[in-house]
Amino acid sequence: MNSPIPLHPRHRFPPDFVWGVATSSFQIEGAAGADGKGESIWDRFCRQPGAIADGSNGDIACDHYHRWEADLDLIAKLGVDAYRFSVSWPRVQPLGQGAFNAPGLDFYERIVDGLLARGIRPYLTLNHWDLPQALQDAGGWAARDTVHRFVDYAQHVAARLGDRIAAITTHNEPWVVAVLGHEAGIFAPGIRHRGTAMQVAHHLLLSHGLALQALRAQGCRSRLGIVLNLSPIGPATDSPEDAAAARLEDGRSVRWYMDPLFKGEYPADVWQHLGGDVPQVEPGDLEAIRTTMDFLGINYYTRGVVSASGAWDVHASGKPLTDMGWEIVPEGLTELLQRMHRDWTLPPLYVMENGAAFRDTLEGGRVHDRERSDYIAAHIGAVGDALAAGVPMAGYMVWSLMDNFEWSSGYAKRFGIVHVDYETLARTPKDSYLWYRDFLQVQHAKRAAAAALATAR
Ligand code: IFM
Repeated sequence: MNSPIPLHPRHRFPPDFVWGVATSSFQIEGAAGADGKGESIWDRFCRQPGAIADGSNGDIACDHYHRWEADLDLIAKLGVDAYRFSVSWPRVQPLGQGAFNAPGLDFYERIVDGLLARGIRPYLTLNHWDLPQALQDAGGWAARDTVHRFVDYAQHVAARLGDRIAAITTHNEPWVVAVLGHEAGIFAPGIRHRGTAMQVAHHLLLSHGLALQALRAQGCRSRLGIVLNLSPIGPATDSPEDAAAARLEDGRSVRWYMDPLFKGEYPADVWQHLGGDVPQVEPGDLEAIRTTMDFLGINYYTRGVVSASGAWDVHASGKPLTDMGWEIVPEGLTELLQRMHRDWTLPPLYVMENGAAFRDTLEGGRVHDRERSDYIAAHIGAVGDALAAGVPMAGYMVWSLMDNFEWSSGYAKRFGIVHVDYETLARTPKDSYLWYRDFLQVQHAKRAAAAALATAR
């Protein structure tokens, strides 16, 4: 029998620290053609033979579009302060420009009001990858016009919902959209061209900055920011070749996003490395990208290890792996957060996603996913260590509320703290859900005790 995971970490979290859980539209909603929704690039990509490991798609997913009320009840029973979800752009604006789709906007209004009625703060992401296919047909993120289409979409969503949204994230993980979608071609839209990928990254960043300016100009009071997927990147050996390769990878995956957002410049070493593949940057772009943010979100799952000679063997370190084949390295999160605090001047930071896929089995109505609870507890501890070291941490969110469509891996990889039976679509809270719920109860009790003490003084 494993010893119980402590519910009282040695760390102290401030009373206003935001505890949450996250999902995204394409991964859970289903209802792919319902109520006027347009086609997204992921709807199209899933139809390409071989694109998705299990040949699946997002047509039904978790059917959250129809089961949202019961899902919000599950979130409420968990006891989180916040729920992070994304809006499907083609559900609310089928062609990505022109007419908006009233039933799509009504759906997100029901989610937002349903959350508020349950005492949960909505954290809304505008782009978690499901670009309208019609915009892809016109050039997608590689076309500068898409930047302006995104700003219009952002303004429309904020005008309708912004008065009730705690925080708006423009983009989730621009590196993934740019590099996995346009250089490696393993994510939608499946393009393999480095120059295109770098132009896409630039347009994502530019649309982020311009959207922030437009939302503030229209009086949006939600906190505004972006979410990056970041890892500490280190060399596989002490060799100068590995050190140089790791530095370049850090440049491409971390500094390429952090430097323009917080310093208004692209890193010179990466720019030089890219040669003819650098993006077209127009006067004023970098000033727009550097627009002040209210928060920065970070998604952390594992570290990066780089070898100049080719792929590094993930088994080499002997560290435990998740079902994605990712090393479990909680201390890497503390290292990353401290490095960010050191190298850039940052707004409050959230871990907006953290979690793990494991091979869960549902037996007798239970999923004993002790590894997942251990993973989450260790990473919460890593955030506590960063806080203790002076990093301005504002929140932590588990990825994900429920098992869902894990992109090119299909449904085989389960990240949820709630199990989804894809035959019946039944939801079953896993042991990790129960652990997080109990952990949050302790945090809420500590908060209440601190508030009572403050009143008594
Ligand atoms: O499922 C994804 C999510 O959509 C974005 N961040 C990483 C998760 C796990 O791969």
